[in-house]
Amino acid sequence: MQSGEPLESRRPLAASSTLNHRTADWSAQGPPDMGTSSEAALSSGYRLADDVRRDLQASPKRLQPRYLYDALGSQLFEAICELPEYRITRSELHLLTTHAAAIGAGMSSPLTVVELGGGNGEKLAVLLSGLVDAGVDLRVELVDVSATALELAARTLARFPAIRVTPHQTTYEAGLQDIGEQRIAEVRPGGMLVAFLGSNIGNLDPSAARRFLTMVRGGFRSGDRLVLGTDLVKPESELVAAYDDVLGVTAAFNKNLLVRLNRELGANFDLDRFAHRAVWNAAESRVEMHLESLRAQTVSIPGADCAVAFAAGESIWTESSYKYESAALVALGAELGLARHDQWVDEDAHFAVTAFNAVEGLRGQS
Ligand code: AVJ
Repeated sequence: MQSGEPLESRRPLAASSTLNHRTADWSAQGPPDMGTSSEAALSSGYRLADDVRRDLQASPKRLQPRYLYDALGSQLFEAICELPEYRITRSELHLLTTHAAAIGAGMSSPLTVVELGGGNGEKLAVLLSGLVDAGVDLRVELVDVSATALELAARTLARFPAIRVTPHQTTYEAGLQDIGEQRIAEVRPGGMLVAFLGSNIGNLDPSAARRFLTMVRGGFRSGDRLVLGTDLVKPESELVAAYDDVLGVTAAFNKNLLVRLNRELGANFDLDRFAHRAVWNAAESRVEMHLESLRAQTVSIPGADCAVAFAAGESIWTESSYKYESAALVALGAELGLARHDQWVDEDAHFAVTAFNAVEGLRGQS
């Protein structure tokens, strides 16, 4: 949402009560904290406090979406994926199941499949089984800063005993670089298919999305491919419903951020004095989540060494989910050296899976 936002976005982590999701900084300061796990508690506490102090004193007030994913937040995200109003996960699984062979079509074997920040590995598994059925010889590289996510994904992929799976616990950029170097060192033949799914690109603002695509393109050889899952612009009522569901699960997901600050920083947010808001910002093509203060109030946050005054109606901006037009996505890729291989659109849910080929001789620009 803002400049300086982490490039890697949040993602679901299924069924983990201990760790949550991962993020990594574009500035590649190394793997950041993983939230509330005990292993990361000390260093992440300082990081959280600094971020909270800075971002709640900024104007407008905001909090980074990465902090939504503590243990409960990760579980709530899993619940969001089951909501009738939130169609991204089901739609993408359906497209991947139906078009797996086409997604890998024409790529040279053996195929190195790289998933960036894939969470529990379920979507990758769907893609892989389609490729296995199509007779493709595969190996898999998983890139994630979260050890827990890598373990979960490795467990999911154990159902493919013939596929060698290599985890890379690092940032997207460093992971792609390692994999590129290994391909050279091993003189590994075949193509590389990079998967970035779940509309996680939606959490990147347009300039960060460009930097991300340029970075991926920079690690490609001619013939390599990117498969991108992207939620599309659709009627406002559907967009808002997906982020403000009737059961209130997304509201709980958003307000859990305040629960987290109360627990981890000793803050005294009164949850009844804040309301979840989901707003479609058409000019920016994004759904914004906010926590709106229902009255004038001051909240103290001892762990971040500050007190924050809210006016009635003032909000904390907690997340942006950018929505794309399918054609604009293809145009963006083309501009950055990624030519449309194919695109599959779920016209009902308005979700796209797009496969891009690295264009020979054209490098992404920065
Ligand atoms: C996991 C970032 C893709 O933006 O749709 C779901 C997170 N936030 N409901 C999204 C989310 C509120 C989700 N992403």
